[in-house]
Amino acid sequence: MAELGLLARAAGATVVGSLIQERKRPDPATLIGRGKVEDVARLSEEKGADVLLFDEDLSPAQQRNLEQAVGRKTLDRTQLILDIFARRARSREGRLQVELAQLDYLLPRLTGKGVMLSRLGGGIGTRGPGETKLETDRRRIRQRIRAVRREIDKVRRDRHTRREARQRSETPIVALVGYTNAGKSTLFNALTRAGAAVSDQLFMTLDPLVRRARLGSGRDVLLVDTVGFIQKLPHSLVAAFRATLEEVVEADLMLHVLDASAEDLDQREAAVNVVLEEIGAGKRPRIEVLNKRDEVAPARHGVLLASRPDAVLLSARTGEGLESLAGVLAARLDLVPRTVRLRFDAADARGIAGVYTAGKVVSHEVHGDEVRIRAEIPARFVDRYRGHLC
Ligand SMILES: Nc1nc2c(ncn2[C@@H]2O[C@H](COP(=O)(O)OP(=O)(O)OP(=O)(O)O)[C@@H](O)[C@H]2O)c(=O)[nH]1
Ligand SMILES: [Mg+2]
Repeated sequence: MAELGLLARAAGATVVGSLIQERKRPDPATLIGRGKVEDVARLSEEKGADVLLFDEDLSPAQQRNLEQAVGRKTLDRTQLILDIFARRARSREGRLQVELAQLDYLLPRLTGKGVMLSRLGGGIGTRGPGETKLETDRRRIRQRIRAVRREIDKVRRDRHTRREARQRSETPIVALVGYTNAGKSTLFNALTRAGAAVSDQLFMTLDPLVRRARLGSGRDVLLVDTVGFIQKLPHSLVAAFRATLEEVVEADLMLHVLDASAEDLDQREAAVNVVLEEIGAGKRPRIEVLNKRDEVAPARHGVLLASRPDAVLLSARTGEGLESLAGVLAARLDLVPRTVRLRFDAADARGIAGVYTAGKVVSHEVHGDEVRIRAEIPARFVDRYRGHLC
């Protein structure tokens, strides 16, 4: 419920009251029991609430019935999250992805008269794709869904080209993943000195951002900041963001950022793992980062590290522990330089130039039609020069 409150705040609402019902079986008509509906109506009246938010998903009928019974606009968790995403998305691709998720959500909820669409107006739960685009007609929505998909494909192809260029640059790609508010953007900024937006609002980051992080002595990585995950993340959103999340799947390494001060650390970690599985990144190499070390009592540090022996405990805010993360990254990515002696045919200008881009050349001697180079190159590239080693 606390998290639902934070989500409400991220959507621009103020929480004026809350009610919890424990029930073995949800009421098919109203989710909560009939008596509880009356309590909700009374409390809403008393507190002057404009909107009702449910942490559980509501069926279209439940939503309608609750609205009628309480006389207030009623949203479920999925709609609320879609709303926040619609507010935050900035890039063309991000906006398209959110629109697609919203349309997917709307389609099965369209009742004959298009009741759902009538809710598109001012206030929260209304950041819809816009009345002008949305007709009350399923067919038109399906057409729009197809058009949005095509648009996304196009934007995606452009991004692909950019990503391929990045991959050719041979700098390893490291993606930050984690629960919303874990501190991914703060860590991103600390490592890249970039100015990514940081806030204690949930889902601050939506569009992936890529910057070079210098880990010292030429050991650079490209760092990708990404959208945060949450428990019960709407399925349509995961699907919509699949394209963006490919950045994660194709990264050389993931940094899973955890808020070490969160009481439900394990649950959040599990929620992130579920999404990573879903996007096919479950088995990709990763390092766990226990962030917000400064918020954790020193006595707990040992406990945290005992259950996650390979994790790096740090504070992105104070910078404490960043050095050791740089070390772990370099080791895991085989970025540690090795000194090698190489031999090239003097005519192999491309091969020789390659060494200069891959590392630091210590000496370069020409002996007849042979060139001998001594260079320090990242361990991950050594294999590539196997035929030239001497
Ligand atoms: N105390 C403390 N706070 C931190 C630390 N790192 C981040 N924060 C705070 O945690 C909040 C969330 O930080 P962000 O970097 O925006 O988190 P995020 O994971 O990018 O969040 P989303 O983009 O919303 O998914 C902000 O208020 C940060 O100032 C840390 O090491 N210590
Ligand atoms: Mg962020």
